[in-house]
Amino acid sequence: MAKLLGIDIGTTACKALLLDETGKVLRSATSEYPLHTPRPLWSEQNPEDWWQAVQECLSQINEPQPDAIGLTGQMHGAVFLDQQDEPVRPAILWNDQRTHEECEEIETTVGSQRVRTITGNPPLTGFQAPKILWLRNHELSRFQRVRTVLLPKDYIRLRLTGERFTDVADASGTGLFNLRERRWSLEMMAELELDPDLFPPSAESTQVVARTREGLPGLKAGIAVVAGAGDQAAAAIGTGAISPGVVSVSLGTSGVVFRAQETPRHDPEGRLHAFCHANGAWHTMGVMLSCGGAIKWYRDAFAQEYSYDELAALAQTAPPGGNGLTFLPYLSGERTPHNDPQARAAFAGATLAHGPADFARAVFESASFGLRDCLDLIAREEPVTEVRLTGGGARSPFWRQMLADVFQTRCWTLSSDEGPAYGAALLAGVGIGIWPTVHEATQSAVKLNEATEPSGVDYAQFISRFRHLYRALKPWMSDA
Ligand code: XUL
Repeated sequence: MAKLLGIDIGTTACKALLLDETGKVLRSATSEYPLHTPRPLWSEQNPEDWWQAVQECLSQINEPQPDAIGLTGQMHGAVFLDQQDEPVRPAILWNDQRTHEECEEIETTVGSQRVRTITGNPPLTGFQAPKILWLRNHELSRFQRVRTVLLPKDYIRLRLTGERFTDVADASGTGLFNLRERRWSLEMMAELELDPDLFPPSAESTQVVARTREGLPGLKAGIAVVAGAGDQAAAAIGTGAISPGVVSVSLGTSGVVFRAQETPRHDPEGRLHAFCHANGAWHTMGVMLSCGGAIKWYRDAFAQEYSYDELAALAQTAPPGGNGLTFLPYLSGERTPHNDPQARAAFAGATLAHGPADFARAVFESASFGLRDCLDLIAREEPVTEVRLTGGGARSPFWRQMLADVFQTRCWTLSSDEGPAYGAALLAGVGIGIWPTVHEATQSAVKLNEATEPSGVDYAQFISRFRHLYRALKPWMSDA
């Protein structure tokens, strides 16, 4: 039986999974690394920490000769490498908000409408392109040393194989990729005066683009490595979201509502992203920057002694609506639906009567209401009849029930809910011919597990209170 290895460079940890060719998980490993916030709304990681974590995972997996490897990871980040492939500074991540002015520079230089027509999206602060301009505008001597810019998982590919490559799904999130033609936009690079040689060639996600190099600890040389995909496209492969009828919701640091598309179509208002999918087609998605991340932040800041299950149990003791307490989860600005890097988090409505359970519940509800904002936009084209949940948060029965009620929609879990690493391993399997297509890989490996039905709890008034609070606080946020 063939063995497939999926490696995910997440925001909090690296995760590796070994599957057999039926899609069964044989082994899994995780290794965490820190996230640095040197200034408010900055978000950075050290690429060497990713590589150390990959090596730790490989030694836990202890399989020196898998048949193929699929890579995935947090999207949009910029790893700036010099002539010797050494990072010139820490990587700037997807949830970093320092590039507001550079997004305006792209709008002005390329033209607001043209950027959207070429890339399918407005230039957003989290995307890679404005980060490169930021480096040029603010750290010129470092910029002058840069010879290659890579996305996070592609840096790990370089360490594993010595080769520079990316895939069309992750490349779509740079803000420099032609959505319809599935290629780099050389015209945008020329207009922004960016050397095309900075960027790696792109390939479809299932294509074998490189082989592992000699001398790796824990892996033999010559193993096929497919192009892979950004974490959201890979997670969607793992949930079977490859046709518009299946909508998946990913509950990680970010929160994502994802729907595959057969043709490239973009949201004229830019609230939903439009990217290439890993199955040769396209997808749309709404992205919350702090979803599970808001719950983690709350726990780390106010409830360190609680496990996530204990925090959920505490929140469950408060009634829906948290006795009038509302939280906005915009801890790192927000993309969908506001595209507002200046958005901030806030608790509102607190009284002497509120206690820890109300606060905890308000945070879970805010993450759910933000996802509902994304879902409503996704449902504009075609109604959503059920969703598939993935990511760490999908393991919480309390949160699953809240989501089924907030969405007013049946929510499924999956039998192998291992997130993006699982989808990446399936892409590797397609790459070496275990399955002829991504469709057949998902047909054979993705199985629904448990359904959660709406219980009759009505969140409508709490959702409108949540939406109203953002509108009311927006002028204050812009001044803050
Ligand atoms: C998607 C996004 C995040 C990151 C981190 O657009 O920014 O989901 O990929 O997971």
